[in-house]
Amino acid sequence: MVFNEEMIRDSLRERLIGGDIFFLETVDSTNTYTQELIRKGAGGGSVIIADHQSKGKGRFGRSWFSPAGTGLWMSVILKGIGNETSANTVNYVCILSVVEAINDLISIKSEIKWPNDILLNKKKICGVLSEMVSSENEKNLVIAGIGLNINQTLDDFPAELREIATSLRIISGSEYVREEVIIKILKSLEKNYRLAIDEGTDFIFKKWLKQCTTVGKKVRVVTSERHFDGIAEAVKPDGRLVLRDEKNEIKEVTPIDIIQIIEYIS
Ligand code: BTX
Repeated sequence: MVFNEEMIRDSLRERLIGGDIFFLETVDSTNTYTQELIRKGAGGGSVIIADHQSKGKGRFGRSWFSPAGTGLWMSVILKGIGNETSANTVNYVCILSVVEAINDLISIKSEIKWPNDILLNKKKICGVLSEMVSSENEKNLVIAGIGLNINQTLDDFPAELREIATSLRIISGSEYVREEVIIKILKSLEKNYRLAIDEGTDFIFKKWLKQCTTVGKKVRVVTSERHFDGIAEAVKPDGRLVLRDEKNEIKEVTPIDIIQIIEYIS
């Protein structure tokens, strides 16, 4: 047993999220595995945690480096909140929950880089991949995939990630008990998911926006066809970034169009 499974299960009893937890030693991708579980009947609130992923997925077919023994590679099945924007809301809930959990664990404040990155000291510590799925029983399910670097040292990352990635251990110099980090994140997720249901999407969006440091920055937004330079003026509740370009014209870009966003220090 890689994780202390009882410790995690005991902390999450009687909760909406974590009633059913699947622990895996290795898997291609927890998100892909979860799709199969949903096909077999797994429902909202189930959590899938792997020690290692051989084909961890990022956005646009990119890969997510997920070595054994060091990080958190987890998917959570959540019932969508609302209708067409349900994946968006769940996405906000997840990112916000990880940010709040990290801020509880470390003295340096983490920030959200639109649309989905969580940064510490300007480097990526966490990525979230939310995918909508439906099963025979439930139509509106979201698989929220969370990848968080916890105990990696700089040497544990391949050369191409050393400049852009970080971990809790690299920043603080101390090792973390992964189970404690997992429990903290799942409790935070439960709190914010319930808030989203009770208070509505807009409430969660505003909480998310407070932590998003892209707004106000000079940015380059790269889509598959072109790039735009400008000032990030706002993010709309549906996730679109409002950009004032160099000709003073307003452009809106959706997270789906974004391949890369570069933030300049102005
Ligand atoms: P993304 O497409 O925004 O980020 C992927 C990019 O991030 C890669 O191209 C690489 O440059 C960089 N990268 C790869 N691995 C790491 C890492 N460990 N730390 C920092 N930077 C990295 C972000 O996609 C969404 C990632 C979600 C990962 C979770 S893990 C559990 C779940 N299962 C699964 O297959 N994916 C999700």
